[in-house]
Amino acid sequence: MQDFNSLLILVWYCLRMTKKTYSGFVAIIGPTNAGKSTLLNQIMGRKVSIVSHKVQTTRTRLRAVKMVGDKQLVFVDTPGVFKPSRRLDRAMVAAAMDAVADADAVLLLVDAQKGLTETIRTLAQKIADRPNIFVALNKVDAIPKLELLPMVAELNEMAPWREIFMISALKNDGVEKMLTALADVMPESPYLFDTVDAPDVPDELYLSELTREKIYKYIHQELPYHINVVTERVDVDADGVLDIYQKIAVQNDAHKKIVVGRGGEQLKRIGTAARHDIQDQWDVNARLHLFVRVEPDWEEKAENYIDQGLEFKK
Ligand SMILES: Nc1nc2c(ncn2[C@@H]2O[C@H](COP(=O)(O)OP(=O)(O)OP(=O)(O)O)[C@@H](O)[C@H]2O)c(=O)[nH]1
Ligand SMILES: [Mg+2]
Repeated sequence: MQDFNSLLILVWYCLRMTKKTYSGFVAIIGPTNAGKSTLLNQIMGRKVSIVSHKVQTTRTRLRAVKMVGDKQLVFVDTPGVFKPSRRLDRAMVAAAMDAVADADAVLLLVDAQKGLTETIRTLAQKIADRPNIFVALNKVDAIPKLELLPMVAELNEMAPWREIFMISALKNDGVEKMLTALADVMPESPYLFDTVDAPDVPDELYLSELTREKIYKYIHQELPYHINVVTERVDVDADGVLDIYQKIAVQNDAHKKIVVGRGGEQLKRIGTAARHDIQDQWDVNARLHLFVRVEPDWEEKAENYIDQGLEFKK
């Protein structure tokens, strides 16, 4: 009996060893505001990456692990590609292109409302000779179907896509089918991550991102691009309530005034919305302590890049 049991264990072990696994990286690239983060959130079924109606929302390369059947897809959300001018802009665009270099599949996301812009053409050209390139026309909920056909024809001329998808990241239309096609090209490999269906982002950065999202929501025009949020400390009290201390770095006093608002109203609005979101996303109780500090040169400091997973170039 003992021998039989050992034999069973051995057979089970051999079967496990010979079972093939598939795992790989999928980089989502595209112009800013195309809906890359919205798509990643839809795929994950929750907020992994922050979203706003403004351009240049995502600053970092953010990864999330998704199982499609028994295949593991590691999605990489990237900052949108645009003409970089500042140091931070350059680091953001470089992060997007680095993600392509490491990817097993690349998904170029096109805002169908904006059409095939110069940025799309440049990106298509840059990735044309890579294997496993896909393109998705996003926001199809917002334009007449007839307008899509000429775009598909034109895309076909641009690069040897494996497939062209038409999706609505917002309405979850066509996303499932696209996932299956992406899973089909994942290489045979041991699972790259232990986690299943989870974002791979440090907690502090995630908390900072949720606050930054509210700044994008409540503060208008250009100002949010010049703001940095850093989670400096997280304490847990005896009741399990989180005390989260965050610094909002702004570039000058005028910016500080706007962020704080009359009688501190604006900062309160940002803080309350961020706290609610943190509580919802993590299912915790939290107190959020926000401090606004003037740091004229935060964009020139290496630590503000490294903390966000970006490369700091002199
Ligand atoms: N109608 C419609 N709007 C969408 C869709 N997908 C995204 N959006 C909207 O497009 C805007 C930009 O979405 P994001 O997901 O932040 O875009 P992004 O590509 O990540 O932008 P960056 O991080 O700046 O590069 C938001 O207002 C979204 O709600 C879609 O399928 N349909
Ligand atoms: Mg984004």
